Amino acid sequence: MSRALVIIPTYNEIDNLASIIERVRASSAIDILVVDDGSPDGTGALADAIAQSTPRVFTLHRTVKAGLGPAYIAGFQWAFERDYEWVAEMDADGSHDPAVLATLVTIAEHSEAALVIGSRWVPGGTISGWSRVREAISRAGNGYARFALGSRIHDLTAGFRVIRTDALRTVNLSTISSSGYCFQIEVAHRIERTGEAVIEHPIVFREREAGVSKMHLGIVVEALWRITLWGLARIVSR
Ligand SMILES: Nc1nc2c(ncn2[C@@H]2O[C@H](COP(=O)(O)OP(=O)(O)OP(=O)(O)O)[C@@H](O)[C@H]2O)c(=O)[nH]1
Ligand SMILES: [Mg+2]
Repeated sequence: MSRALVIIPTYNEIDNLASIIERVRASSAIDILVVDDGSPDGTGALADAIAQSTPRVFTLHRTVKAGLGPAYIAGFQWAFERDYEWVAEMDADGSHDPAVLATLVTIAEHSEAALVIGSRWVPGGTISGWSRVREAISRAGNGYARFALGSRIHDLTAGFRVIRTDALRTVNLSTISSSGYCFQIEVAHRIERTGEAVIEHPIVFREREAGVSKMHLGIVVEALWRITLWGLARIVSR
């Protein structure tokens, strides 16, 4: 069995899914788990059809759209039960280049790091296709989170990463309640706080290839108020 699993959460990604799976399989031997939240466009059924005819592709179905965080936590549990050594996260929409996944896994396997992040905000990293406003919001949000949490990570919200499973097991997932991008911040910072090494590898992040963004104001608001609360708690506990 492969020692690494990439979890791809999906909600209405029918025009992206087949191509993403194909491209992951073309560039690495990693297992693939699609976690679909009952997409009305039939993404879940397509994932099942692909899984039936394709080795090393698996599906997990959840009935309610509950956000990125709960989908990933369900995927992590699935990986724990099957003793994968590494779990990776990747979007289904083409923003993360599947060819780079193999690079991130290789870096993880040959380093001491518990977390390898495909990072937009380290030298060499960049975003292609976003408006200046969208880019400024992401940059400012990451800067604020880094400052408030006292983190050394530049791209805390990145959704393209590889995590060593034994380090992830030490993070108490049952107490994670963030659902949107904030989930990524929470997981990265919890791993960082265990003292484990974190590597940021520069990536090019591209605007989604097809379909509609699931980004909404509530996701930004959730991240802002949670980061602020964590930052205040840090000040109080000093
Ligand atoms: N299972 C599941 N997947 C989700 C959910 N929300 C988003 N996703 C998926 O998570 C991945 C990243 O989603 P986001 O980056 O939050 O949303 P997005 O639509 O890609 O937004 P952009 O940042 O504009 O690209 C994509 O593959 C989405 O299909 C959800 O509630 N449940
Ligand atoms: Mg996206």
